[in-house]
Amino acid sequence: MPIRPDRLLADMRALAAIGQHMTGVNRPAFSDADIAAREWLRNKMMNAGLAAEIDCYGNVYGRAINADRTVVIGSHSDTVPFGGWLDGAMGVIYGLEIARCITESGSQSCGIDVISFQDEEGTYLPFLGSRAFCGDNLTAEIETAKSKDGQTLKDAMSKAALPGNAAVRLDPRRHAAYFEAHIEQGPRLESSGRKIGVVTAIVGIKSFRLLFRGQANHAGTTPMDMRHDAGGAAMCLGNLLNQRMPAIGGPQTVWNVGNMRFEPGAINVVPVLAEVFLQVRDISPAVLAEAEHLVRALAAICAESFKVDVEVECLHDTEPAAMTPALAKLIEKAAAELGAPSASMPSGAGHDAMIVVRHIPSAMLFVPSIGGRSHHVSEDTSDVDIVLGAQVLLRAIELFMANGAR
Ligand code: HGY
Ligand code: MN
Ligand code: MN
Repeated sequence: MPIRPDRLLADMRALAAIGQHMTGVNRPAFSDADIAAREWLRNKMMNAGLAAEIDCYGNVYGRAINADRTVVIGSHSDTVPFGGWLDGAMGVIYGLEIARCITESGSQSCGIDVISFQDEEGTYLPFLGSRAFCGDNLTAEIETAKSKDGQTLKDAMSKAALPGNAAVRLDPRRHAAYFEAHIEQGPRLESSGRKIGVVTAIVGIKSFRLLFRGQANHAGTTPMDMRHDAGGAAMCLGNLLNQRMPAIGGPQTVWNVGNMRFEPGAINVVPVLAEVFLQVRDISPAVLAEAEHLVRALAAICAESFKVDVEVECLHDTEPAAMTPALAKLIEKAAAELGAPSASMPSGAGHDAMIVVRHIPSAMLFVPSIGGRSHHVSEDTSDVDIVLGAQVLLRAIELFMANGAR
């Protein structure tokens, strides 16, 4: 069954135009552009013959009509600030296109439900949409969740006028499996000349907020040994992490200080306060636990040497997740049938599939990222690779349905 490349690419480009920023997209969760994109997706799902709705969390869900057993295809349509046009959005449009193809083919074996999860990127709460879909109790987290600009998730949800909508939920009696296609967001496929990544597992992610509290003072007259320098302690942490993390980590271990803020932030004042946002990722729960221990130990060392106090808060902790081997094999088989060289690989990026796989069989397919770039307006994939990825995904789902979709 062939997908329609022209229709697939036209929909991707139309979605990318909503919140477009240079060659990328600025569509953080619950921004006006994000909500506009979700309304556009709902209309597209309805035009594709799906019963479509936006739920109280912002998930856009298109349900196959007259099907009691379906495959869910999805990803997310929210982005990081000033991100790329494909991260998340590609997987949602793949779902839309495959739903249309299956409907047009008249196939009765199994329907296609399509979903765009909300806030996969964690503007307010990472994996908000997929966790809600899977029935996690988010009440307490939604109460306190805020964006980095201090806007509360509750305000964002009510501004989007969603609270009255029903929640859409995963139903294992209806939903036989979940497939997510995504750009690799790294260099491996491109450098190895492979066209399809078959995801074996997704890294776990621990996010921390560290607050160093010292004493503001004159940057010129305060002797170095009399300072309580919160900024110095924060930078000490960054340096010690780079020195000590490799010893406890493995080949997949990565860490990132994504944001650091000093107060009062004047060049001639010793910082009284330094706020550091840091992430550690690895495929192994044991390495992640070891890394958390190291972060806390180094924070204490730096606080002591710069004579300040420190608080370490683990903001989010998402476990690593293995994908379902039997479904991964179908992606591999489909790629081989279509002559697409594939490689099995772990994902260094988090994805909604790591939440859904806790509840129903799930698998992920990657397509190459040009230059391995992502989370930036330069993120791109060739049309040929985009179209091939969709065709391989459709074929894998046909194989799944041929096996009885049970
Ligand atoms: O950060 C991630 O890994 C994903 O893009 N949210
Ligand atoms: Mn992302
Ligand atoms: Mn993504």
